[in-house]
Amino acid sequence: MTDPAITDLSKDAAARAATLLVEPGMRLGLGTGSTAAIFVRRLAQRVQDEGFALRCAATSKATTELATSLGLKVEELDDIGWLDLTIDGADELDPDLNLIKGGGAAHLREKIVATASDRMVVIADQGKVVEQLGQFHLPVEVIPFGWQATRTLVTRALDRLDLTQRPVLQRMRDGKPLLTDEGNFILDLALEAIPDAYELADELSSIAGVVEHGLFLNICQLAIIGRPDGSVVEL
Ligand code: ABF
Repeated sequence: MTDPAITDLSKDAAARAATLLVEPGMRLGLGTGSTAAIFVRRLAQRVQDEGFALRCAATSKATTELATSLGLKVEELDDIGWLDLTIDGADELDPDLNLIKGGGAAHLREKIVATASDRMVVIADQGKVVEQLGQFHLPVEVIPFGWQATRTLVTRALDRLDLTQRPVLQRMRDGKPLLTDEGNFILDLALEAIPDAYELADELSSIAGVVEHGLFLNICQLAIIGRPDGSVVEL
């Protein structure tokens, strides 16, 4: 390991394996979060070593800054148009490769980038793999205007689906409501288990103030799970 910024062996194993999916000239989506950041570092090393060209679109301002600082060329998604491959992390993934994302408050751009890609690959450590989604809170990005009414509608939807009665919390940072890169708020849904992710996704998407929820259903084609010994398994 030559990069002192990389300290997690499981995440690094997954990130290294993912760099091998990248081919010269690809149009590539770059995810957000600590695992995706390691991927960006490993990718930048590979590009520097092998000297090939890539076109990259990033899923957050943080990833744009990191990638640019490492010499990768980051463009607007609309300037690239469509992507060959997106590599991103996840908060949870189940055996069908359905995901919860958004712990990093970037799931709106992440979903746009992932669905504008021919292929989306998740990189993660074993701790992210679950039998059923829902132990990790489900992030929902909402428009600030009328957000409390939106929260009421979200709570009613959860009631209809017989999901948890725990309060839907607005995500805070430094004592203030967290603002996403798009200037929206995040509501975190503490659900414990999501028996039917498709039903919940439909309910949430039908609420006017909801911009995007963190359920990524039928979007990911491959997951690379890293282990501390440097090996990986593919799901
Ligand atoms: C992003 O980063 C998010 O969608 C997800 O919330 C998070 C995973 O972060 P990490 O890799 O740091 O666990 O991919």
